[in-house]
Amino acid sequence: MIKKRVRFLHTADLHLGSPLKSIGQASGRMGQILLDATFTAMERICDLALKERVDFMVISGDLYDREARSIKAGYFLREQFQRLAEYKIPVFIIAGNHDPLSEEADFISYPQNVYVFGSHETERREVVNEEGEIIARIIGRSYGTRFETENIINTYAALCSPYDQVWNIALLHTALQPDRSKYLPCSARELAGVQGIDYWALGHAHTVQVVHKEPLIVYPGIPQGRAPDELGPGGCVVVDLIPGEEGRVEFIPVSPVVWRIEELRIDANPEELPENTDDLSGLIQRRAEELLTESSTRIRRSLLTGRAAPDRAGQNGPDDSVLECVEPISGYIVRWIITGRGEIHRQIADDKEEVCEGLLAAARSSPGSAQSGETPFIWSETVKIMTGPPIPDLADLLKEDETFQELDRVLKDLRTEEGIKLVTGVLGGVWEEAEEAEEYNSVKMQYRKDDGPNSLASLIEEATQLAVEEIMKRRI
Ligand SMILES: [Mn+2]
Repeated sequence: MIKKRVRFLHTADLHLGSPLKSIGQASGRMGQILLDATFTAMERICDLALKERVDFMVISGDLYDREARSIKAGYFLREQFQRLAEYKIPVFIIAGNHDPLSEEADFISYPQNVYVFGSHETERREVVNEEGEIIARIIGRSYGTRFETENIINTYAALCSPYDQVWNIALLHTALQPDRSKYLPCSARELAGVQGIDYWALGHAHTVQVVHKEPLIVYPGIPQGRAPDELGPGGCVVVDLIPGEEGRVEFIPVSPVVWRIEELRIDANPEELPENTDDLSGLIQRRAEELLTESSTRIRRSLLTGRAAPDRAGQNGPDDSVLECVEPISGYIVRWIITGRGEIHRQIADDKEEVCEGLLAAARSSPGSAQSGETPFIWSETVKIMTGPPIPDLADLLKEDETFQELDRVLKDLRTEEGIKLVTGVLGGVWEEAEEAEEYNSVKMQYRKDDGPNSLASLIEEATQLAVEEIMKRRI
């Protein structure tokens, strides 16, 4: 006897019902789409499970979001799970740090096909096919409180039987940080070393990622992003475990709403530097129109590991790694960042906030944006101005000027590990490192360690520009 091929859907971090940031002023049909976005994503995931005829579904934590946990969400889930029940698709759920079991009892009960793992000990469940054969074993444990600081990997190892003919799939909500993590400290290496686990279905990180291939360790990411640091289309993964082959993991976007950060350089075309705020509005408007045209092509699904399924390759030509997804994008939430150098900077520098507000209002009321009720729409989240006066590059200034050479030295030092320690020490009063995107602190400003917006690197970049400008000002 050999293992049977299985197909399952893996999702996590739905944060059902949690609001998308800054949609307070959105109204009408668009407002409704934004409000319903996390629910729509879940509905699409269940559609997909039915369409792809999966054997079962796993949800690796943070299905709910603390504050947003509601009766509405409970009823909605029951209805969705009921649809899967009709096709005998079992669902296995662990709770994460945003929906720990202890915090609130479930308002309503789920149908029989749903199993929520307990938090006191690691458990295992079996998936049985129509012939009564066990085809997979699911191992999991829920968060009982907001933080789980104990390493429980050995309890998983104890529950899988490495040598029988059944796939072992482990559900784990973890940050994959071995040291001092509040979210189940462990390392990818440690997980990969557990004999017998064929697939680690992780949750917690909000970006889709295949962390390890043999065995597969996968984060499916957040199906519907809620803030600008959860960019791009979110989705879930459909996994095929095939005897004797590399597992097949396909990412399938489901998010109805996509976050984007659009940088617009005022000096992109030196022949056409904007001269007034109407010109700036024009820049935003043109890019918005482009975006809406691009989005008429639907979002794509993509093969992350394994071979393309032969039936699909036949239908869709040689490149099966890209297949069109059925679900279109309903809208974009865009953060506009205006950068570059030009004379206009001097006009707007003193009333930056007012200008930003004006541009935002214009963007929100322009045709093609949201208010018409058509989809896809664009909802402008904010407009940020980070322009500079028309001055030479720091690189040019460096050539002959001692002051700038000194500035350059300081900046270089800041980027070293020592420098970062120093600068974060000084910044500590007002800034703190954001441990995870989803945790906001209303008292301190937060910066991210990675490269994105609000990272330390982008803050240093902003500071550099400011320093160059201030030195230039004092010289005039
Ligand atoms: Mn989490």
